[in-house]
Amino acid sequence: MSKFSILAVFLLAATSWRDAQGSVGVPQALEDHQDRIECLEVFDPLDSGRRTTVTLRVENSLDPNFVSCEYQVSVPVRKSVFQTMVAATRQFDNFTFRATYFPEYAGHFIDSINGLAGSSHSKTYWRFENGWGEAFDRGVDLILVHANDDVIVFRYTSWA
Ligand code: B12
Ligand SMILES: *[C@@H]1O[C@H](CO)[C@@H](O)[C@H](O)[C@H]1NC(C)=O
Repeated sequence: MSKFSILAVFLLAATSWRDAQGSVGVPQALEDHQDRIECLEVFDPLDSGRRTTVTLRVENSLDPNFVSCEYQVSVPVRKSVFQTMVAATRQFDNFTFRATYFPEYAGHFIDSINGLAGSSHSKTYWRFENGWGEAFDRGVDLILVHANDDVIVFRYTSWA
């Protein structure tokens, strides 16, 4: 699938954004729909503001043959992990993902990464962790990246 259709998924998801207005603590709680799309469009690559390089690691606890991989993604500080993932799709041809927007959590659930999808049927999902194997208590839109040594891990695993 092309990057454009993946982006289109985000833009579709963004249409439900208005429902989430008034949520507390949302980093990009924007009044205007166009602003939100621009926010998803990420940022000016020539932006002279302080940037950081975040490590995005993809692992799989269910498949011993899975080759773990890692992406060094350049983003301005204080962007969300979701925005970092969008940036990664721009910076790497071999990173893709799909997500579903849930207004009640003011953010996205990550459905699939590099073509591998979680499923309710097989009780699998992409667990969202920090570099010490601890699951974040919030979704990808509510965690911001700060420093050069930030490590974000997506681990394909089971909730059974
Ligand atoms: C079951 C559940 C899951 C299951 C959902 C799979 C399934 N098919 O059932 C699994 C194990 C996959 C899951 C994963 C995660 N979850 Co969860 N989950 C729940 C739980 C306990 C119930 C949801 C539910 O079934 N609602 C009833 C159904 C009928 O309503 P629904 O809208 O269709 O439910 C869907 C959404 O809730 C969605 N979903 C589940 N978790 C999350 C998390 C986020 C951020 C989003 C956007 C959507 C989402 O999946 C459900 C099934 O499709 C809620 C807490 C609660 N009691 O509500 C936490 C809860 C929603 N999850 C939470 C979190 C943090 C996560 C993870 C980010 C944890 C992690 N670090 O990996 C991951 C998501 C990672 C990713 N891939 O993006 C938090 C969200 C907090 C927040 N403000 O962002 C909650 C509120 C628990 C909590 N108090 O910490 N979760
Ligand atoms: C992804 O592509 C980059 C080059 O753009 C390469 O260095 C890296 O090894 C590739 N990673 C995977 C997991 O294929």
